[in-house]
Amino acid sequence: MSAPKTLQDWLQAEAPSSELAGVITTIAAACAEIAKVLRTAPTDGLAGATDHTNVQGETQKQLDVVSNDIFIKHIRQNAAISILISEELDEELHMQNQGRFAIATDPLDGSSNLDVNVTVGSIFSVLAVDPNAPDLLQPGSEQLAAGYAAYGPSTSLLLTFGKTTAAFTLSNEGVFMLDREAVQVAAQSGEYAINSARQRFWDAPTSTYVAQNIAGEEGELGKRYNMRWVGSMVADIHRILMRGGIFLYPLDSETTAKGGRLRLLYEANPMSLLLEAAGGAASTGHGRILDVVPTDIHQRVPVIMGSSAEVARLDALYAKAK
Ligand code: FDP
Ligand code: ZN
Repeated sequence: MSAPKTLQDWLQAEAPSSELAGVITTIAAACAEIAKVLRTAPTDGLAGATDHTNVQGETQKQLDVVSNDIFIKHIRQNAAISILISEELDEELHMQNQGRFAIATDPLDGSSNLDVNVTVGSIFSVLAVDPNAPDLLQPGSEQLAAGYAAYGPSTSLLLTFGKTTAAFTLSNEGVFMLDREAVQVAAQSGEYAINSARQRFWDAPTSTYVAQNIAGEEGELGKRYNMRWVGSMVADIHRILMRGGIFLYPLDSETTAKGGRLRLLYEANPMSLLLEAAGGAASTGHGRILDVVPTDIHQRVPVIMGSSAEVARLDALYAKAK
């Protein structure tokens, strides 16, 4: 048996350049520090909300702010990264260096789950930029790398450079160890994830898709489905990467004005790159998420992602409704 591989071993073999490997090392160090802070946060006085609201109009938790600060601290130490876009920052942060990379992050996704000790995560995307004239509004297909850390019973790091998706687990010594070299998302699945309390806002394709699932073996699909909804995108997508399924936050009558619920640059795009590299699919219902050209760094987008056959079934319902 060969020796277990560390993230560094893997980066040496897989990263397209040593600079990009360095960027991932920086992000992984930030995630490892956040994992450590989360473990004892309730007894360190870090539970609960601040009196601040972020640009999304959401009340920030103390740990949203702490996680964002940890990202900033690590990124400042890497001169290859010139710009940080964060869910927690109204505008992008310029690092005053000539770095050729920009990072977009949701430093602590699912933070409404913190109070109940349920899995949360950090999501990130890496873009190439000209530091003198940075273009941050690139479609997700241009991402150089993407990933997330899921802080659950163990801390997982999922990473892609666009070709394969690898999974790592954080050791007690603080080292990310390779766990799966090429994650594959099952094409078919019997699990779906949607916040069904929003049913009254759904459009016809979403309503039909869910009704077909609920009808189970007695319905037109002749197949039983199960529903899972953690309420942390990272946790829901991690489950889908590990055992298949579909995650839905489609456009509904309440989110139409905003363009959707989830954010394109630091939620939908990185998750889409990870899923596609693992054989899954990611759609808005009207095309590939990775092809959406952003108009704003905090832009929202409809999200339909996971097992390819399930995404195709809902896409077909959208095409029929046109
Ligand atoms: P949160 O606001 O707690 O960060 O990022 C948005 C998000 O969580 C996702 O992680 C999650 O999938 C979704 O919101 C949950 O939305 P609902 O409030 O509709 O359950
Ligand atoms: Zn989020």
